Amino acid sequence: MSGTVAAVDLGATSGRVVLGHAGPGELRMRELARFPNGPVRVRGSLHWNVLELHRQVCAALKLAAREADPVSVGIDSWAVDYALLRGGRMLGTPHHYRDERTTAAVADVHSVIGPAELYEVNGLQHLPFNTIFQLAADRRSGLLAVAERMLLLPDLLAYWLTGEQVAERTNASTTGLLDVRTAEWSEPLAARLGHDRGLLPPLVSPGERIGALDTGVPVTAVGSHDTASAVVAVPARDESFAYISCGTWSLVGVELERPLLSEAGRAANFTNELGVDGRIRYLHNVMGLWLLTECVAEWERTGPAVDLPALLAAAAEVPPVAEFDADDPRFLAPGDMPARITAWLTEHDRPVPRDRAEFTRCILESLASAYAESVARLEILTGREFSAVHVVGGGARNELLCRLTAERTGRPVVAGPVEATALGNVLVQARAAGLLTGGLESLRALVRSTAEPRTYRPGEVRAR
Ligand code: LFR
Repeated sequence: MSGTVAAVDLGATSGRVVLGHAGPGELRMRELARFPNGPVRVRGSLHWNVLELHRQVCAALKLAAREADPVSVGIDSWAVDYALLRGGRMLGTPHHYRDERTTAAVADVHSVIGPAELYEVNGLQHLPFNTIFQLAADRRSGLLAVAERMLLLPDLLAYWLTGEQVAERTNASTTGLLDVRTAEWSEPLAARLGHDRGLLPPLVSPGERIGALDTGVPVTAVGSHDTASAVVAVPARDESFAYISCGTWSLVGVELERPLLSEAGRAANFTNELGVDGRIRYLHNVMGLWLLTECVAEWERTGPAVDLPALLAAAAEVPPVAEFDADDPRFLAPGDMPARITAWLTEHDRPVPRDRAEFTRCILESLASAYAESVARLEILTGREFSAVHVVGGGARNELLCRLTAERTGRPVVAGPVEATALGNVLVQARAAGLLTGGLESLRALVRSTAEPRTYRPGEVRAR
């Protein structure tokens, strides 16, 4: 039996709704709708336009119903961000995780529970925008005092579509309030931080039914954290693989059966996020293609539209310029990225790119180095050896980046699928609907047999 599901996949720069057709030995995807997304700055604060996202999703789902009669709908997006609700209504407009309001709030949390103790409970790398710190900022502003409920963004959209309020586990694990060992909310932690019990909704796992649309079509929980969905669709052959889920962010990691809560891992800022089927995504956030898209945004503010393929081709022709630390937190906020990169290089007495091709080259070299460092750290921290590094997401089509990554890591890079997140969303729904069976390994085997990943070997002078 085969059938069709609709996957809503919201990224930080664009959202898409795809139809996925799946059955034994079958997996195809067709994009139905794509729409832009991005931060909206209002009097110095950064927000998401969630009503516009909801409007776009509703329009695409209507189209989906007309074209293919999907048996299920699933929603994923970036992590950590949320809406606060009272009486079922949204309070204010959700903040963007790049908003700087958490800078002061981090200390509020750490004054109650120190970083090491926090890691013992939630296993998360320190990112200033983790939900736990954003909630502390909302406590400062007074908003949290009137809130009854927090819904992460994919859960907010699911609520608007079905009337059901839940928290999907993979995304809930990025809040900082989930106990990574039990995969349940840490009630002691929430209580210490002064959160009411009702703030955190009941948890559901990927594959569970959340509710139904007005038309009766079920909304199914998927790995609603985009990275969780992307890792489902890594076409790995064996269980010991490293991956880079490469889009706005580059998530460099490995899949584990159990959390790894070592002090060395905490010091290196490695995170334990929950994956689909109870797996752990042990990974580190590298700044990612955000560095390039913010440069392009800056160039486009002052000039004509940038031709990205031409820019990447030019970057492949220029010699390497210099490298900077792609992990430096100064690159997190939106703003003039070329100026920040120049400042970093100047402070470190390194040559500065002279044109856009050199900037692009400099960014990609810096990213590849950061990936190699994370892969090397992963081998030490996990005691595993990786025979290949899988690159999935938009970065898989960036030949220069894949080639540099193969060179720097000294491992073959298996690139693709580009739409891993949407595919992972489709796969989990299809399995829940009974169109597919088996564990993650058999879902990955299906991806392997239907996608055509491309391999870049270290030592290849140029991409083929
Ligand atoms: C990737 C991602 C990362 C998360 C960051 C912020 O899109 O979901 O996994 O750390 O965005 O939510």
